[in-house]
Amino acid sequence: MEYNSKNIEKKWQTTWSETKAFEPSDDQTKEKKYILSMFPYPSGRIHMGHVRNYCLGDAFARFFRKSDFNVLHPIGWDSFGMPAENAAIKHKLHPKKWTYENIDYMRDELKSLGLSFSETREFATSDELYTKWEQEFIIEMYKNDLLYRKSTTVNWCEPCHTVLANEQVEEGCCWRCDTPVEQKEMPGYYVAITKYAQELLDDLDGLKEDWPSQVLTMQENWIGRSEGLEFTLELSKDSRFKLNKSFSNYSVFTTRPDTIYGVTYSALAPEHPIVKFIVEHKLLPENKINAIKEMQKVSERDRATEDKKGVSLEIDVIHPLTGETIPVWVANFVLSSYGGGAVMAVPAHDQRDFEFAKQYDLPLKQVIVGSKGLIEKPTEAFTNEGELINSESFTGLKNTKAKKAILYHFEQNSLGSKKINFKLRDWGVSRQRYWGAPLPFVHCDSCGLVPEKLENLPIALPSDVEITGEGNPLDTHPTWKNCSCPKCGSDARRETDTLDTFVQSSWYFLRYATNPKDWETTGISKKDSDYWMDVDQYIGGIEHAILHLLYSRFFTKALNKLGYTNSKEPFKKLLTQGMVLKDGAKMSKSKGNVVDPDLIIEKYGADTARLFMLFAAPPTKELEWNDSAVDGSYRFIKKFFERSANVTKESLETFKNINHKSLSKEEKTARKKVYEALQKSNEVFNKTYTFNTLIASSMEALNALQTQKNEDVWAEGYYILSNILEPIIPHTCWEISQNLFEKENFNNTIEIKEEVFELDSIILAVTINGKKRCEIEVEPNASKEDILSIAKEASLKWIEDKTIIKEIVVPNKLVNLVIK
Ligand code: ANZ
Ligand code: ZN
Repeated sequence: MEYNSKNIEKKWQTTWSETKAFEPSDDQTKEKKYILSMFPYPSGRIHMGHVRNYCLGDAFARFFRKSDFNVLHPIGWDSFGMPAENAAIKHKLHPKKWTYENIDYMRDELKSLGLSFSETREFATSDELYTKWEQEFIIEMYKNDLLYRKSTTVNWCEPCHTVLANEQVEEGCCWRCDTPVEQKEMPGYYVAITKYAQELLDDLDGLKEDWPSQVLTMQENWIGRSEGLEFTLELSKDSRFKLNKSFSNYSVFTTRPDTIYGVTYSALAPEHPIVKFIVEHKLLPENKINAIKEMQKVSERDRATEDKKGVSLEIDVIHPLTGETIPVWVANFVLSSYGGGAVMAVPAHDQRDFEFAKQYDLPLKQVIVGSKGLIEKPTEAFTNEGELINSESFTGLKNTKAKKAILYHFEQNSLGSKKINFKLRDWGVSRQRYWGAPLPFVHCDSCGLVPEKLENLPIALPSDVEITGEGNPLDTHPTWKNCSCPKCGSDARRETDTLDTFVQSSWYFLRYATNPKDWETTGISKKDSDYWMDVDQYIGGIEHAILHLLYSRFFTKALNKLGYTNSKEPFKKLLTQGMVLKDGAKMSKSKGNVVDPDLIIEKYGADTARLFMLFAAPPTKELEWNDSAVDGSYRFIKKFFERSANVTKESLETFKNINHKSLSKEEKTARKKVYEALQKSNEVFNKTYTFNTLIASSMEALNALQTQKNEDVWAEGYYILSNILEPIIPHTCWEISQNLFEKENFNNTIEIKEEVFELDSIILAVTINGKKRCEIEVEPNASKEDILSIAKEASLKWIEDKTIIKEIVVPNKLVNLVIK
């Protein structure tokens, strides 16, 4: 019984593929599980992060398949996107060729891990059929006002030649190439995700049990709902004249109406129309105009990390309740696209306002006091709850009450109204790139923007393009753009923007859910998605906590609204895996600390890689690569495989009739360990996900089996262990199970036998003067006296001619003797 991972793994991978072992059944009366690991981008080779992701997913899929569920466990490729174009520029390879060659290579790599994917549902998002159905519902979204075209300032990345969504800008830089992002005015297509802001927020509630709380919080903050008061500040008469009567007021938003009497200035964003007007008409001295222009150049993201900056605009507004005049400033901390792009500033109670006031020596006015009363020389804003002072008729109210009272006062006197604001912005999906799904629209001189006719879909990419890295290849292509208007038939131009690749990854799970037999004719199948959705277990990296998960949630809701599915949330349970590190750092080419999965599989086999991945750390924690632990994993599998020779032919007939009472102590312990592992298995897959503890339990069980010689106990041990380890080291377990049990044990009918957990003795450590000397065996409910007398007898040689000055018995744990 020599363990030869190569032969075993090759054999089973071939068998699985030939027998289509992992195709889901069409029988929709069976209970289902949809297990999904986030699909990969076909970058060229798989890395350890992939290995971890897919080994985790595969473990779930195999566990539930074995437990008699109809399991959908698909794989595909997120195959549009920039790297394909970059490769085209660098290596003069067509993006399509590069992409599909990578897919072929990576498919084999994944196959060599023995992953139980459905092969018939595999697809790539750049497949024309996928584009076709995507374009169809993009048109539906357009018709239902969920997608629209508008011109705005956008984040522009010059090296990538593309617009970036806010979410794709990280600290002012492109998320892909790290170049500082510029601001540029441009028309583009937007998905109206803000229409679903409230629903996206509310439905997080239903995910509380089964999504990491960290992810829920990140989504909540990203959506960023706040409730407050919106009102207008009227410009003073003088100021209106200064502004050539072009403006008479502007709107502000506050979440703290209770602080309204503490307003000492107001601040506008550098992009506010009034500020722009002042700059354009040079209504301030030149040095001020220049200072404002400097502020405008800095992107909003960078402003957030700068010191507070501002310029006095030499105009005033009137306080809506007191009638006082209040100076107006332009300030770098006011966001242009939020709450009207202007604030009422309350430096005594808002930290940003406070810092700005300190910087420019503006007055503070405290209107809320805590138990310490008025603060003489404040060093920061007072943001605690308290009681109102200096607030006319509202003085004396608790500030929480005052919030409501002042809001009510504004509404009653038609001065303002309650307002709910969201941080979430509509999602810009236009990209000026070739390797993406074309937006299915046509520009016609007489009809304007017209969606393409459904029968003309897909609008496929031209294959004869030159990719230079400059501009959009679709735009510079000599003929592709030319088309006729779907409405009036006259000459028209095709839209050359392509969709953000996040669009494709926002609904791919619905593609898998559709029976491949119907895909070509129906697109997303409602009947199939009714059965397979929602995804029962989703597994992927925490880096997708906001973008991908929010967009997928939105698309699920939008497609539901458009009648494509009945699903409202895509992912029932979410597991976010930790990173794979080496020498304490993320594996990366630049650090030179990459471990190549192919080499590990070559050297040890896939089962070793899989076991290590699940054993080295709980799935949500970072996993540190460790060569000797990989070695250890290999040795365990080898031992597990080779010791299966201890299961005799005869015992296979008799092991189901073990008489527990008649067993020796070692035999009993071995059985107990085996059943403990079985118990753990159910717990781990359904609840805790701590595969490492399941593996540790199995290792203990194998060790315990080796301390005894009962053939029936051996047989039973292998019957159970090869069942519970199948999701983790499938090749080895299929081989063992085939040899011994003809896979009869690959089901969920193995019952836990309670008899094995009944203890007939307990081991206690005996410690003398703090040092463990020996162990004793006592009955589970032995009295203190009995325990002590057994302990003393066992430790006679240490205590013989000493005096015992203290005796401590910790039931079920230890005996402690202090001697002199
Ligand atoms: C006065 C005030 C007093 C405020 C106070 C806060 C505390 P969220 O929760 O983010 O919605 N604000 C409003 N519009 C803004 C903009 N365009 N740029 C920067 N800040 C803006 O916060 C809303 C609060 O942020 C508003 O309430 C406003 O400041 C500020 F003791 O108004 B507050
Ligand atoms: Zn037309």
